Amino acid sequence: METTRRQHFNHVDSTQRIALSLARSGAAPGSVVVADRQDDGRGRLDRRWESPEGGLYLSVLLPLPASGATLLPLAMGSALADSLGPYSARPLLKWPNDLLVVDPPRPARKLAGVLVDAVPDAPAGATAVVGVGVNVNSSPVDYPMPLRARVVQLSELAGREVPLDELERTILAALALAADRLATRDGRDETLAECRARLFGRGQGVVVDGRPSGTIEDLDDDGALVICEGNARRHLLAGDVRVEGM
Ligand code: BT5
Repeated sequence: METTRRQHFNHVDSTQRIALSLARSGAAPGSVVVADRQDDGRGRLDRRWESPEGGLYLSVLLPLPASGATLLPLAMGSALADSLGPYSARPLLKWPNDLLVVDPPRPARKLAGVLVDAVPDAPAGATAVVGVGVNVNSSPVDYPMPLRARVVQLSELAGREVPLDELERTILAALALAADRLATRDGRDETLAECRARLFGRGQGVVVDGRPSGTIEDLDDDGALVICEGNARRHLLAGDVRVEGM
């Protein structure tokens, strides 16, 4: 699927809000909203996404897969990680949607985040609005103090400034391909294998929705996070997970 209907803004509240209202008013899959900066970028669970100039902020409408929809956020995160590879980034995927650069002894730093909103009853057919924020060419002073040590820029990993237009094209192509791949059994299996290979925190303790839980074991076939709690296994399909010690 081609992502060609592109709207670019210098400054918005949130590309995700604009793209969601486009989806609800009949825009077709392939529509893209991009902004140079956002005043009110959204993360999951109503958290905030800091969006200073220099980063890449986009939301794209993709067909919501009939099967494998629970895998979509992970598939998008993994596709995003692949598209950052040419810029010397090898991020891990923190379930379900964070890309972290792990470079001990430094604490893990967040390079990018993905937000997926489903609009199952969109006029143009069931639609996923996939929001992507990547820290690219900004600098630590562009972020509020508590975040500065936990954010990393793609330009730092690449050792050079990264052209945003080139990065946008690479990412959009990778996301569209990854969503298409979920339509087949083989595609879903390959996607899961890739997500498992880059899963962050395996064997580490987690706090789920504020409560200490067990240790991360794996992803199940639906993309749920499998947490080992003594002899029991918990399969988490939604929620907030903090890896202990982070
Ligand atoms: C995410 O949420 O990681 C999803 C972020 C999606 C942002 C894109 S930008 C384009 C589109 N339009 C939008 O309005 N949103 C999407 P979450 O896992 O909830 O992470 C949010 C948390 O990450 C915050 O609570 C902070 O701790 C941290 N954070 C905020 N801004 C950050 C940044 N620029 N880089 C790294 N960490 C950040």
